[in-house]
Amino acid sequence: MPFLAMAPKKTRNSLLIILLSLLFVTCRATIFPFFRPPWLLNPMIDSNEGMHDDNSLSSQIFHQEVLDSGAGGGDVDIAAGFKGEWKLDSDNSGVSAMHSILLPKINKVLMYDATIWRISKLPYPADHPCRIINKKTGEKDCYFHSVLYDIKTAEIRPLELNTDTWCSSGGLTVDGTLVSTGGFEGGARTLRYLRDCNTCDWEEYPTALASLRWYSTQATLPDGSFIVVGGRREFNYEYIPGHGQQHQNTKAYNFPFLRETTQMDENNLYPFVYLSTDGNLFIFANNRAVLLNPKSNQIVLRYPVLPGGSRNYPANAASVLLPIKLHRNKNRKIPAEVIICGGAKPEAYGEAERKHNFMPALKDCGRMRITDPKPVWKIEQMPSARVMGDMVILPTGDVLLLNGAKKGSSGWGLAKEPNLTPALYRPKLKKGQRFSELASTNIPRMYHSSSTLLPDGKILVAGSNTNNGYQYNVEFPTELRVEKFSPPYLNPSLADKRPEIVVDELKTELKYEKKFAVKIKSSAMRLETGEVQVTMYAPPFTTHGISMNQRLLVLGLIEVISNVNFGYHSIIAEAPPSGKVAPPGYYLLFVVQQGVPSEGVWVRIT
Ligand SMILES: [Cu+2]
Repeated sequence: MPFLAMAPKKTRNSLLIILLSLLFVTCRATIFPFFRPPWLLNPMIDSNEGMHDDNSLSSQIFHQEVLDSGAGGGDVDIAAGFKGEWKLDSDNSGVSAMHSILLPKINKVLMYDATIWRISKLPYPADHPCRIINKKTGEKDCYFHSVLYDIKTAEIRPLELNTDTWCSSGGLTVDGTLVSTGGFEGGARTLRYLRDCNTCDWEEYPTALASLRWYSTQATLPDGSFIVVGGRREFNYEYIPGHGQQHQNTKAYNFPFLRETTQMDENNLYPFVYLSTDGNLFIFANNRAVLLNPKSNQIVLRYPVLPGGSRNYPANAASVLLPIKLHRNKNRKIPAEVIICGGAKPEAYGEAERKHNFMPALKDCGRMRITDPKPVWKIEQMPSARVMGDMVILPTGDVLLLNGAKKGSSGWGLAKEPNLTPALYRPKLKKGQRFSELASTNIPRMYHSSSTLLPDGKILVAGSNTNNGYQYNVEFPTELRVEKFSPPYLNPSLADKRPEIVVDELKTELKYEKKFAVKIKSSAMRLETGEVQVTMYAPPFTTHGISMNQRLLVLGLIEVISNVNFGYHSIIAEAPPSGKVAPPGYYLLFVVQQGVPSEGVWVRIT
């Protein structure tokens, strides 16, 4: 054993342990027929094919073929007492982040609010001509209203915006271009593009949309194009081409469901719209939902009422399409589940606005499997009440609930008691055990705030402006500070357990149904199928507590090969089956090992 003899003592001991365990595993079938090592108790694992016939230790490889996968990786309780950590990332984002989205490739968060206030913290430079707002009065706007925020350095690059994006919607094309729809007044019928590059600027087409889209929701369809649903007093939807060649759209489809769910104070704006795994759209407004076929434009299913209150603007609840678990078996139906948490009583907006009475926010969540033929809401309670919260799906498949208030509603000055304590929701645990509270921040994030999952697994939290304009001498000043929240999996004591994707060897262009390899560097001596997950996260457009197109896929695994090189392991995963399950475009790919995610790497599926 010249290799062993040459190695230092400590390494030699470790190598001997590995060799002994290799021997043990190889012999288990013959010597210990009744003993199954713990990793084989996992029914997911079919066989252990043993080693390659190669004398070099570094290439002694374990193959684990996976019969069924998707579980694992996020099951280990990693919190170990660490409740997460808040850090100030910047004290001035230039504009208050009413809308946020992480742009692929350039790794910058685009943040913007609205042109209506004609002010921000970023005045135009002296040589930059102001924008004339009113030709008759000569009124001008000399401020930037959008920025690209560098997630590593916190530097900002101001971007000129000419149409009003106030309470607008957005999503990413297959190429990573942001498509922004709607806004206020002159912005309400505007279609905007911002390409994914460091020097790109907004392109704005102010008459492109069929209807006024103020507080509408944009959702990606299986071919990468978009639907835009609703908007204030607009009981209709329209389709937007995906690639930006067409700047004129003329057809709106009548959608009485939005008229049926509107109340005196609406409570059905920014509806939750999720592409279900069958290609239909789950559309939730106020307290109920329908399933819309975007090809036939027919409602194919009506869901039961979610009791307890109102869940959409201004009664903003937080909601996600829960992680979609994929399997290798192609013909299997892929279930989809939705959760909606918090919100407000239907009269909360009116009580706050007209009587200065701030009603307690809702404390309950409804969870429903939307692909069931007879779906039912299952109710559970959060640790605290919350309106205007954000829900962020973490790379592990757990869900972070943060921001918002304990009393009141969306709107200027209509909320009290900011909810400073995030809650972690672990969907795979038993009901009653799923929620836990994490470390609190001290910066209120209420109306017009936003949250963004970053590739390093932290959450960028920004914005909050419950005022008409930029105001500082008020109870809740316009917020320009930016924080980063580290969830429990970033516990410093777990740092050496963090797997690392070998980026140079990753094919970043994925094809539907095709298998692909992810190689990781890991401190673990062996990689077990039961403790590893490969997940893909679609970066959402976040505003007003709604994260449009947020999606996490837990991929089916084909094979896990330990020690392809010493300390390196390989995972063969299967790409999602179709655009219905995973619309084409950019995703952050993560490997989660024993509950600790790697940094995410951008991949694209087409
Ligand atoms: Cu708003």
